Amino acid sequence: MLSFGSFQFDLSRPLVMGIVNVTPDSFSDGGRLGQSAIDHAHQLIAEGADIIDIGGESTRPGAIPVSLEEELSRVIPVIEALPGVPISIDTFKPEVMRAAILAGAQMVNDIDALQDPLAMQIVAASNVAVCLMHKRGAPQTMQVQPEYADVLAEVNMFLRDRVAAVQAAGIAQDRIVVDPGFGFGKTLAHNLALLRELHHFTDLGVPVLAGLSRKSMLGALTGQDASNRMPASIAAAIIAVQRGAAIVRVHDVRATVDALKILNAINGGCNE
Ligand code: 8Y7
Repeated sequence: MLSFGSFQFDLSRPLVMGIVNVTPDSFSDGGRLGQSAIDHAHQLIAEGADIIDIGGESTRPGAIPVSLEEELSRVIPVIEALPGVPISIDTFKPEVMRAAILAGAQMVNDIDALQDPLAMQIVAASNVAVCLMHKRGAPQTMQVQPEYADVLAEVNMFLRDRVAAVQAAGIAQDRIVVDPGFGFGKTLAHNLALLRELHHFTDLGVPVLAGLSRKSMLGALTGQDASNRMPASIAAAIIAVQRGAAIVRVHDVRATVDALKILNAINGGCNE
């Protein structure tokens, strides 16, 4: 069971989180950024997304930071325009978390795993869910020679510590999701090891989220640029779910939902 603000997910089938980036590089008509994002969110819901993940600042390797004011002005109107939709706010800024929760977001997707005490306090004082993601280093520099003695053990220990920390702050276990953070300070070999052994993270006792959609590791394996990584992304999502992921974070919702229907059918699940 995942308690997601005013929603409850029973996790009897994998959930699809559709990505909506409210950033000028995601939508060409810069002047109508917010409306494009709202339209995109409605489309992803129609395609079968269970959750919409809204982000106003790119956290891709090498991305340029945006100001707090700019991030707020991008994401808050979009959240307010989507009442009744399960919304995750993709931010590491406590002030954005606070405003997004007030605007109706039901999950905080924090690539910093609530390590900022104010972020922890804001989420603890609410009833929203939180996704705790592992990353190594800052987005600007994290792909510069990441090194681990044992990537699985280190990511696992980090997530275990963060789950314990947020529970100690009063966030109940049924509000917590963990994520190994594919591509965040990891080489191709690290990412493959994490995906191969993803089932280890289910031992943490909370749902595992996997975000592999269109990522550079898929480009490295296929030679395809980001706009041609849908087939690889579908394969990665299916592998992640087979290895225990409860939630997949994807751009291509319709294709992912169809692919998961096949998996769910052979696993005896329902396909409503
Ligand atoms: C992830 C993510 C990104 C991920 C979670 C991209 C915001 C990079 N990746 N959040 N965010 N997990 N929880 O390529 O893997 O989508 S941004």
